[in-house]
Amino acid sequence: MSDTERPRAANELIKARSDYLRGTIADGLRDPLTGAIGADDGQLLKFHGSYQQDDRDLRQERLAQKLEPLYSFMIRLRMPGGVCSPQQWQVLDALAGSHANGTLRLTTRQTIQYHGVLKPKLRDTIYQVNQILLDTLAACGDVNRNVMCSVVPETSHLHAQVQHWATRISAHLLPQSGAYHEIWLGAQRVAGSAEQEPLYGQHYLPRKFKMALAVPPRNDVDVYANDVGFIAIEQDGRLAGFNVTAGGGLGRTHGEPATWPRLGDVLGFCLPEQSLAVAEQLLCIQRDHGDRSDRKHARLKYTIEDHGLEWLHGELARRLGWRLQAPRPFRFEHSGDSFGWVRGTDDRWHYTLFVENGRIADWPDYPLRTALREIAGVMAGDMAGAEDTGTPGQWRGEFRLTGNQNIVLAGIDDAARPAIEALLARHGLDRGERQSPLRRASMACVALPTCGLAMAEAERYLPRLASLLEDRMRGLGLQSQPIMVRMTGCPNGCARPYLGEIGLVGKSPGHYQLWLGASRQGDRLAQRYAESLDEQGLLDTLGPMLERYAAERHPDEAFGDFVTRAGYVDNPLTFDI
Ligand code: SRM
Ligand code: SF4
Repeated sequence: MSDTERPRAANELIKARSDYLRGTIADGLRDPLTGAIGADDGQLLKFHGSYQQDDRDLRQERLAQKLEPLYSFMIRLRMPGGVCSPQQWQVLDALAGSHANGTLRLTTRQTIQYHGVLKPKLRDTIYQVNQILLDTLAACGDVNRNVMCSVVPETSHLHAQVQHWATRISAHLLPQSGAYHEIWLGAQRVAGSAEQEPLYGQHYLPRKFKMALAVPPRNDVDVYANDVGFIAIEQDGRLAGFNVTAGGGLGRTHGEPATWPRLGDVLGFCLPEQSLAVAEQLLCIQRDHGDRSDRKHARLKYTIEDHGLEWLHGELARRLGWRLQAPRPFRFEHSGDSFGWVRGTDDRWHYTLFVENGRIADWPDYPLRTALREIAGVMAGDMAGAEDTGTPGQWRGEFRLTGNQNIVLAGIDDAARPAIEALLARHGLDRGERQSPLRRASMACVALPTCGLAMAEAERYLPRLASLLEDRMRGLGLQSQPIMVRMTGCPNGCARPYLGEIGLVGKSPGHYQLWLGASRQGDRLAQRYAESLDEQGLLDTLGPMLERYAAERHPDEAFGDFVTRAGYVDNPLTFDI
């Protein structure tokens, strides 16, 4: 059966019937009899940046009590490049306490999620976020998602230029429907106006669509994991343009070999001001040619596999009316974050703070949320101790969330640094004992209890496994090795486990697939090594590899490279541009 004959996926009908993303969401929010909204509205709500969830820890208990599941909502913000001001942070922090579960969750795509927002507070949370000039529009759904941008504190002059394009691409590709403003912000629909969605049309995209901008030598956004990537090329201290990539995506399904992780291909070079057109046309190619019958086959990576890279080149040139130039040379050195203070080329200070698995909370022995609130106060210039650094409200830096679930306190001037250092020290954030190199290089997705797709723990379990691995590594003299462990509760790949030196992919409660051998530059995928291992199985499997790594590694050889060279997995080297 051809593409056009195959029945369309159910979501296609939901989108088409939704009156441009309105559905009956507004009515569902008003229904006091249930903490949930209707199933079709749940699909549409994603385009507004929210997911309906339930507390899976309590599912059985509530079922036994004949209660409906404890429904709540996850809200994801749109923050291109992960940037927000300290004043915005103060409000976001307050909302976590008043409207959500008391935590902020930094994501692997440089934004913030709230968990545990109950239906009566959903509208006000989104309203408050918009009041501080942030929003949640298109943070989820079949549209272009949050656009990532390398945080690059050390080359801050380039950051400003590349961040500019990340913000513009994000704005350029936003849905135009008035639904968001009507439902959450109280806007009135103009009577008789015909809704226009010029870019997306009423069916939007076949599936989610992701873009990232990377600034070599850093690949902290894992640019090749995105549907579309822009790799900044610097010339004489200025942004000369971007190498464009296409066709990355990591999601797969256990037992379905027709789904697989794929890294993007480098297509060619474009000038900075051409990036909007390139981003738009690649998105339109997927809009017009993506598979709308099978959502597991509906990402750009499969469209490219089905039609071929040459076809993509031709189609892009035809739509643009010009061809990309030949790609320019570049080199990635690492894909994670570097921590601590660094002075940027703008002569300002930037501090990268490790946040374990992105969860910002006040832990009993680690008041992270409070500390960041107080730091935001210093940066916003409204706290005692900051009076000699400028007038209240003066700009002295910004929060930059990284693609690895950490935070950069960016653009701090000389005068403000001591006050921030004092707060880091007072709250114990500058101490290394919770922060081995392995832990800092690792990340886990949210998984249980909120993620409806989780098959195993991730965020709540990785800290324990990291401690066990740290013990082993200490005994082998490997404690300074930043081995990148990435864990997810299912094969969807939200913490990019297929780009981990050790990738752990939830299979069933307490059991993980083991993937090995990705590069530290984010340009080589890991390969599946073992199908389903429990904790002891993981330690028994990884232990001997670590022993050999300790004894046989070359100077500076990364673990992912070692297991490949040693033949545990067989990976071709890629991207020698
Ligand atoms: Fe993801 C679905 C969390 C980054 C691939 N992802 C989900 C949902 C919404 C579960 C659901 O559909 O019901 C998760 C919500 C959990 C919760 O309780 O909060 C979820 N994904 C996350 C986050 C929060 C993980 C984290 O711990 O930080 C990340 C939010 C990013 C953001 O701010 O926008 C997140 N997800 C990713 C990434 C990494 C990336 O984009 O760099 C991937 C792999 C890259 C890719 O897209 O190919 C990813 N998430 C998926 C998929 C598989 C998509 C596919 O093509 O097969 C799903 C499932 C789906 O879409 O059906 C998914
Ligand atoms: Fe949920 Fe799976 Fe994504 Fe983890 S990888 S957040 S378990 S969908």
